Amino acid sequence: MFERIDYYAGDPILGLVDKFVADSNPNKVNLGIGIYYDKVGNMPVLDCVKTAEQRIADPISPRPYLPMAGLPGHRKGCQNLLFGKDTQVLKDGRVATIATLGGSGALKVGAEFIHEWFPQSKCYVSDPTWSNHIAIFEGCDIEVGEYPYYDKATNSIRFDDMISFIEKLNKNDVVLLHPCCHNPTGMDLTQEQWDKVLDVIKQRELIPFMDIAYQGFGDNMDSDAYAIRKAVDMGLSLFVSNSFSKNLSLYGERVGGLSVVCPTADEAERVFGQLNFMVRRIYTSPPSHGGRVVDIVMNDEQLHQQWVGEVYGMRDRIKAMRMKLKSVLESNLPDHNFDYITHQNGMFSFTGLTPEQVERLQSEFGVYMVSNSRMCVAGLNVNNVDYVANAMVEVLKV
Ligand code: KET
Repeated sequence: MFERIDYYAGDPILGLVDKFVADSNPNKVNLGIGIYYDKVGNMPVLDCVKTAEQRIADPISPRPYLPMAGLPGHRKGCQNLLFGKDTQVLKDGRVATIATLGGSGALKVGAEFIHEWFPQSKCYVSDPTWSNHIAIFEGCDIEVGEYPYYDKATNSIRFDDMISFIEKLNKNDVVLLHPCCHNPTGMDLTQEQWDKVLDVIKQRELIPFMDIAYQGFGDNMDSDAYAIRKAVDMGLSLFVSNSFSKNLSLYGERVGGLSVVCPTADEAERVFGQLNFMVRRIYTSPPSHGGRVVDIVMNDEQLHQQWVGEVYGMRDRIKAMRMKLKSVLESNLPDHNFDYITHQNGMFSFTGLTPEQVERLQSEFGVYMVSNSRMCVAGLNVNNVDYVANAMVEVLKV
């Protein structure tokens, strides 16, 4: 009966986790999946989260279904973080927001909505992008194409090519964008470049879909949301998927949000209703624990402030690791240019290693990165950074 079912080749990112766990090398280092580890290599529980969890009343309280859209405080938390606290677009009721199962759930519900209501639209993602972007949109029967983004030879953004490509897209085509900390390259557009991209999107009547999974890890909470807020200022309608997995270190709780900015409050109400219906027919409603934590941390002023400080602590440690890695590599391989390591933002560094070099790092040194050469810098710490740098030197020297 099931002989015609294809074997699953495994996920390029999640598959690495299993391989890493099975590796008996005592020096192994996991730089594959985008997870933040602290200075001694542990996944942190943020202090603001600990306080929120202590506040969540009796652990044996009843557990009703949440609303399809999740907790109102979770939704409000997403909105204030993305668009700015109580800004006009929120006061006008023009943003339809639902709480989702992580950033992935937001992308899925958003893509289902687009498939249903804009069936002619194609979706264009950056070349390269997070592999699951393509899988999620294709999984909703949407045709996916790629716009030029990153030039491996020069470690820079192919901005002119990107613009001329987007200028040729058709009305209502979806352009998937990373507002900050581009995954996998770490290379972000400047504010001037964002202005230009959004101009083209407006002229061509395209639909921007902004996926933000690393807010606070780039520059700061507000400037990381520049592209989103600028699009709102320009009067654009847009989709925003956000994830709290990384910036609240709540990976397994599956917390995120999907927001759709609409021209009018009436349209936002219609969209909100349809998003609820999408959720109902896929999974009915989100789980409650993570949503309660998001609600508490985002809406208590003191905890929110503490949270921002904790995110900036993670951001700064990653930046310090970038500098350290770069300096060890430079002193061992003075003929190579490693400037890209400190030019890139967020958790990832796109190293440009060949698949063979990535494979050697794994088999000879137990250093795991994604086969497209993406390294999660947030997995480096003072105890392993020299080991990783020296392993990279070994595979890079000829
Ligand atoms: N968007 C982007 C850009 C992203 O990097 C991730 C996760 C997500 C959405 C998903 O967020 P979540 O809240 O976990 O559903 N990326 C890391 C983990 C993964 O591959 O699932 C990663 O790239 O390693």
